[in-house]
Amino acid sequence: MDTRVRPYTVKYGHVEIHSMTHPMRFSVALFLSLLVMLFARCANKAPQATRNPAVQEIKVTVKGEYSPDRIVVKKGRPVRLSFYREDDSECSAQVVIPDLKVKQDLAVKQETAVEFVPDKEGEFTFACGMDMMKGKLVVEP
Ligand SMILES: [Cu+2]
Repeated sequence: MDTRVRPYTVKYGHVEIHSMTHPMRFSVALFLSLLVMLFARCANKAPQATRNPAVQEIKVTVKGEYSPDRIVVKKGRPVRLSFYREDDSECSAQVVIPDLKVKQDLAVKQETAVEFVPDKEGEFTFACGMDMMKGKLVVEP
């Protein structure tokens, strides 16, 4: 490639813009700024989509057992397990997922969200604080 071409082209463009009449230069400037604004908007949209990927929300009822007791989620996407504690037995008072370092108290007749991003595949047990009620969390690739 001939490197001498570039300075020549830049100079040519410079001369041409200066030979325009004032209204023409104004419209060119207006058009260019609109173009820049458009690009800025597009550039803003892309990262937002990756910042808020769809949350995998699963509602789990706690009433003597977990329902459902088998939950399948995708790896790498945020998970929200919404536990609704329906009974007031001590057994339902807490949910633990040891592998994910989750230990959450549940309030009676209320929904309590447990949020995390599963970063490893496999099957993980979730259970009550006494390890009696049990469920499985399956993380798929
Ligand atoms: Cu229990």
